Amino acid sequence: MKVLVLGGDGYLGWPTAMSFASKGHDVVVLDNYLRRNMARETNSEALIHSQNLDERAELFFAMTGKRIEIIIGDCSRDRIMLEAVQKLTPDVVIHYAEQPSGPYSMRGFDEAKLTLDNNLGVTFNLIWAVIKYAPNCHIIKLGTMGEYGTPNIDIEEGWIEVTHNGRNDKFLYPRQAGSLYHTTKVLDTDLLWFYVRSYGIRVTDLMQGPVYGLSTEESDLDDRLLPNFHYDDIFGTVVNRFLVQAVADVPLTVYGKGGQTRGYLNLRDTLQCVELAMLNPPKNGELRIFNQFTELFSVNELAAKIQYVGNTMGLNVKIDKVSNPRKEAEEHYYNAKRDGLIELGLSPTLLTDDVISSMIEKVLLYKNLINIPKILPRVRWSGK
Ligand code: USQ
Repeated sequence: MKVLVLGGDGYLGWPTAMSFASKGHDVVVLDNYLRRNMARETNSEALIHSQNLDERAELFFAMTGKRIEIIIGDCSRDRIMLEAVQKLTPDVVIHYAEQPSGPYSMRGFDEAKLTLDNNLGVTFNLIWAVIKYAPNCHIIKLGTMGEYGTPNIDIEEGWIEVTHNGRNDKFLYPRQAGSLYHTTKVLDTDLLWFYVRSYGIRVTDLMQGPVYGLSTEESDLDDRLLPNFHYDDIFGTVVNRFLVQAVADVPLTVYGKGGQTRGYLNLRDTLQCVELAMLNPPKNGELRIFNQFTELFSVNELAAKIQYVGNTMGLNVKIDKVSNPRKEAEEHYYNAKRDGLIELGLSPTLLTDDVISSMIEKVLLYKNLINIPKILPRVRWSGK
């Protein structure tokens, strides 16, 4: 297939590009290094330096004989997106080109505006590029489980049947996100759903939970192919942060009471899920939604797991309950469905002790690059 990966420099985008190229697809990456620049501006650079995309694509070609075409450009500029889709007429576009951090989006006006403009703008441009130049193209959009929030009822996969005054209908599941970033994902879903209904495009929306890990088939070939691995409070997801904290001898930063429960998945499973969605496309005029995670954990459970494995490896891992910088429920009901991707064949990679220890071993190799001031929370939802 001809696959266009928007945001192909990112934590998920680069491993996706390599994985699909390895499997024989024609892969083009479009990215403007937005996340790298935001990381630099907020003193939140990843643990391991990543070469630029051209250099990484060259190295990947030298190691595998597979090519990844790189286009440096800003998908939020309509001309760039329209030209790319017109020229490539992709079968599939994987849309990762969003500002991905809740904390970044809550930092202040400028960051909130960038998040809103970029995330909605890219989605809108992509929709129009597909309508005009590739109407059968399958858009795979990375959404987030955070769109649903933490409702006191079971979370369905995207849709819910409602009976009201004796009549039934099916609607998008109610969403109430906990940061502006997560709210832009809600708005994206609505935008896509509108254009699915009115123009008949086909879309898969993947409601993904927090991802962890740095090992994939391709990144294991050479550390210079590793995804950008963040451990800072702004771009680092909680498991990756805890791994680095365990290695750096910093107590694991459980925010608040630590009962916050989310659906987690290994980076390797993100690749599986996106591929399964790609190989099993929806029909034109369909918005298909999958909940993309493999296991539910509270933050306390994650901290305890990482502490246990770290200590068996000779580390001295402590846990600290720090004041929660976010506004979120710290003890709540959480029961989310996740049948769709399993039915398509997802075979989960679970967060076992072996998986945790292999991630800790990798981080230990880069221990001297850990910058401790990046670890403690610097962004509060209150704005103070
Ligand atoms: N948390 C801690 N301590 C930390 C960091 C986080 O207790 O040091 C807690 C948070 O308060 C939250 C949970 O861990 O309750 C998850 O936080 P996270 O930073 O790993 O995840 P989140 O901000 O929700 O965002 C991440 C990605 C985002 C993706 C989302 C999926 O950055 O791109 O959309 O995971 S989900 O969480 O399901 O919405």
